[in-house]
Order: sequence, then structure tokens, then C-alpha cells
Amino acid sequence: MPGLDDIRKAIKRLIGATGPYEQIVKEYIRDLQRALISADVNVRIVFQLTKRIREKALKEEPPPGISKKDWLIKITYDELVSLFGGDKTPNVKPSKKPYVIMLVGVQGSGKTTTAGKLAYYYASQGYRVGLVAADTYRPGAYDQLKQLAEKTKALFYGDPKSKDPIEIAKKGVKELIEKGADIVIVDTAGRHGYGEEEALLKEMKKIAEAINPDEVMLVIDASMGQKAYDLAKRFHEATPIGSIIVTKMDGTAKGGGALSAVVATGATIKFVGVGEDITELEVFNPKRFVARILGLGDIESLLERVERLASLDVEGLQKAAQELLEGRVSFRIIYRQLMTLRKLGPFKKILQMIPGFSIFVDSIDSVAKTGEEKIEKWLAAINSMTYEELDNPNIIDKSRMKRIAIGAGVDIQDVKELINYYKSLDRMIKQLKKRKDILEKLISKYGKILPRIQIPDFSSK
Ligand SMILES: Nc1nc2c(ncn2[C@@H]2O[C@H](COP(=O)(O)OP(=O)(O)OP(=O)(O)O)[C@@H](O)[C@H]2O)c(=O)[nH]1
Ligand SMILES: [Mg+2]
Repeated sequence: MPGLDDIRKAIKRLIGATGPYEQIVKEYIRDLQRALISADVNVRIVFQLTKRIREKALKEEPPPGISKKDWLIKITYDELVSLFGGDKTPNVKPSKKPYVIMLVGVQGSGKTTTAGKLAYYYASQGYRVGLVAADTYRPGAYDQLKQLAEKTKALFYGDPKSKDPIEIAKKGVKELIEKGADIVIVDTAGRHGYGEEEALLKEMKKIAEAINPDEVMLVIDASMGQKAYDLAKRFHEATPIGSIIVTKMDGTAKGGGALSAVVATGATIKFVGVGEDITELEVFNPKRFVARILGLGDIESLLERVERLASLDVEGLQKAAQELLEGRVSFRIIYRQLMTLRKLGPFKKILQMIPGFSIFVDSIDSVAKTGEEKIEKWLAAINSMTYEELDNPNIIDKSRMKRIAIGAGVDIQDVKELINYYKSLDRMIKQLKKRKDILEKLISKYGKILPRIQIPDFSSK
């Protein structure tokens, strides 16, 4: 998508940039603004959006393990997703059978092509689709839709001799439903040029009154850019049951402007057209759309990392690490470690990136080798310990081991291994305590860095 593609270039530049962070942010923001404006996104919206990005980039601390640049990309992603509609994924499933869709739009916006694409899309979902040619103005409209119906194996109704679109629409809907169509799509005429929205909406109303469609879809050509705002707004106000399809996203730099303008009206974009072929129609999903603009693979792995970090129990980990460093190894700490490990699985690499946690990770690492099954057994064993045993593992003798094993339903050998693990961990910490310099360094790092770490809540988004 031209226009928006420049965002990816801005990110590429960001990744390669060196120098003071503030300078990097400044240049990146400028690139981003240029890219969005060249995509015809409303200038005011562009400045609001980049202002938010700049503020977040400079004020917020990235989560542990995420670099500032990656964090900046993540912030950009979030802002772009909300620019293009946020978390909403449109519901394109017909709410009932049969379902009647009426397509409207100005001349040449892509209605007839889109009717064919929709027929193809819904047929591939298992629906029986019917197409009605209710455009009596455009010469060739009948043949154009008939061919599309043949191509997509859709039912078809049209009357090349009639000059009455309302009559055709009414008859067509009735006949195709009788023939067993689950979805009937009515293609209408688009004599109206840009700026003739009033006339378009008026005629739309007339046909709609006659056939009472379940949904009216307004087809908008993406090359309208942000001018799509007025049309979409009036349509949205006049037709609450309506939704919008933005076509020709492939052929214009202004697609970003068209999409963001339509989103700003509160109307729902259900599909976007991305080529002339009947297969080139996509359900519009803002997240996927933005991911693609930014370069899918990269952003996905970044998001995944951020989300993983967000789900970490940092407070619990901090406490456990602190306790470990202070040399008070107990089964309570080990229990927390095991729970973390169970949750994180192979993601301990992330933990390793958290300042001060590497030592903690080393000890987790040795547990990691013991495998999932063992972890479950050890957790069960710890669960059947008394409070006294939890805090003073040294009092656990043979007879206590036996009792714990029976209580947990595990072998006594498992309990022994757990005790051995405790002992090796305890030894390690004691050794570390002797290296006071390292310890002090770590603790000073804690004091400075850990309290500042704030993990945003991505889970609710
Ligand atoms: N590149 C590209 N071209 C498209 C897309 N959708 C439609 N077109 C082209 O746009 C032109 C007009 O499409 P139509 O479907 O005939 O438009 P219409 O709204 O039915 O036009 P009228 O019936 O005259 O109002 C055709 O050349 C289509 O191939 C799209 O998503 N991408
Ligand atoms: Mg047409």
C-alpha cells in the first residue's frame, strides 16, 4: 500500500538510527508524520497521534527486556491500531437466513466488482448466494454482474429490458430467496459523482424502502482519501444498519486517509478491496492491517514478547529474587520459582534480560532441566509440607520425607530430589554472599531499576 508503506521505512530508519534517544524519537516522529500525511490521513489527527507517541516514548519506561526502540514500535502499533478502528473485528456473518444486502456507492466506486467478490467470499463460507442486477442506468451493468454470477456460481436475477430498478430489486430478492439463496446481494446504479452524496442517499432510501434489506453496504473508493469522511458520516447517520467497504486499497496512496476518515465517523468498515480479482476482498481487521503495514513477522514477535512480559508476576519475582539474594532460601521461594517456571516455560530468556534477575534465572535453569512432570511432582510435595518445613527445610528428615511423599502422592525419590535442589540452591546463594561486591552491585541495581519497572496491562486490550 503506497503512502502507508512509508511507515515501514520510518521504522527501518529508526532501527538503524544512532545518537541520543530524544533525537532519534524526534526524527522518527517526523518520518511518521510525513508517511501518514502522504497517505492523506487528516493532518490534525496525525499531529494528535504523533504527539501521544512522542509523549509515551519519552515518559514511559519500556518493560524489562524490551529495548526503547522496540517499545517505540509497540507504541506506534497501538496508536495505529486505534487510528484504524481499534480492537473491533467486524462481524461479517449474516445474522439470519435469508439475508439481503444492498450495495450502494458513487459511480465507479467498485459496487459491481464488489458484488462479485462478496458472492465469492460468502460462497467459500458455504452460503448459497444470489446476485440481483438492479442497475438499469449503466449500459453493460447487467452483463457485468451476470458474468460475475457465472464465475462465482451464484444465483442471478436481472431484466435487461426493464428500466425500473425498484421493480427489479423487489422481484429479484423474492425470486432468489424462493430459489434457495441464503444471501441476496443487490447491485445498484451509481450515477452519482463525488459531491452528489445527497442524491445518492436519497435514491438509496427509495430502494431500501422497497426491498427492506438487512444491511446496506456503502462502497467507497480509497482514492477519495480523507474526503470519504463526509460521505461516510452522512451515510452512517442515515443508515444505522449500514456498513462500509473501502475498495481499491491497492491502487492509491490515499487508502490510509480513507480508512481513518471512515473509522472517525463511527461507521463500521467490513471489507476492503485490494485488487480487481474476485478473490481480492478482505475482512477488515485493524490489528492485522496495521501488522501488515509494519511488516508482519517483526511486529508479531515483538508483541508476543511484550505480552509475555506483561503476564509476568513481577512483584512476586522481585520478592523471590530479593529473598534469594538475602540468602533466605526456603520452600516458599522455591514454590514461587516453580510456578513461574511452569508459566514461563522456555521464556526464561526474557527473565534473563531483567536486570538483577540473571542469578535467579540460573537457579531456575537447573530446575528447567528436570522437566515439566517433575515440576508438578515437586509442587505437590511442597504443598504437603507444614509451615515449619516450608521455612526451615533443614528439619526435613527421612520420616518427614516419607510423610510428604505419601501426602503428595509422589515417590520418596522425588522428595529427595527436591531437597537436593534446595540444598544446591542454598549453597549457590551462600557462595554468592561471599562475593559481596557482586551482591552489592545487584542490590543497588534492584534499588534503582526494579521499582521503576511498570508492566502495562495489555491483557485487557
Ligand atoms: N485495483 C482495484 N480495482 C478495483 C477494485 N474494485 C473495483 N475495481 C475496479 O474499479 C472499476 C470500477 O468498478 P465497478 O465495480 O464497475 O464499479 P461500480 O461502482 O459498479 O461502477 P458503476 O456501476 O458505474 O457505478 C473497475 O475497473 C474495477 O475493476 C479494487 O479493489 N482494486
Ligand atoms: Mg456497477
